[in-house]
Amino acid sequence: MAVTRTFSIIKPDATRRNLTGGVTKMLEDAGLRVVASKRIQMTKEQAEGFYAVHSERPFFNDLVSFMISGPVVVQVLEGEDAVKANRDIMGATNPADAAEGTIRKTYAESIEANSVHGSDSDENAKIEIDYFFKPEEIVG
Ligand code: RTP
Ligand code: MG
Repeated sequence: MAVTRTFSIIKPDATRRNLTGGVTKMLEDAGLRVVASKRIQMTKEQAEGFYAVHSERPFFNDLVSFMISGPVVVQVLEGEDAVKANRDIMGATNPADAAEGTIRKTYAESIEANSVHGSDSDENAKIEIDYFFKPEEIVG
């Protein structure tokens, strides 16, 4: 399996509870390396653009409001099959369905306030990394 990159967000429910380190430790323990990281306050326009694929979904407005309700930490993660490794350690979208030992089982508050985002394909990882990072901000 090749070393690839994925994009991660530590969401506002996690930054609010001072869990940036706790989440990152779980990512690192899962074999992922943080090769870029910054704490930002997303604008409404940025969040709407990021989640454009969900714009017709009933939860879209709530999701955008949640994602701008506080700071987030955007990260680029590198590792063997990084997209899958990250999705595995994140756990199911709804923490009620997430497996023991996953980030969402450990930390998430609800299906919306579920502590982390992770890209769902290599193609989307590239798009999402480019949405938040300049090439020189990523140091592998
Ligand atoms: P993510 O994109 O955040 O990594 O999570 P995911 O693939 O597991 O979930 P996705 O279906 O892409 O949904 C994106 C985010 O929208 C919120 N959501 N709320 N209220 C709801 O029914 C609902 N469904 C999804 C979650 O914050 C989810 O992570
Ligand atoms: Mg998704």
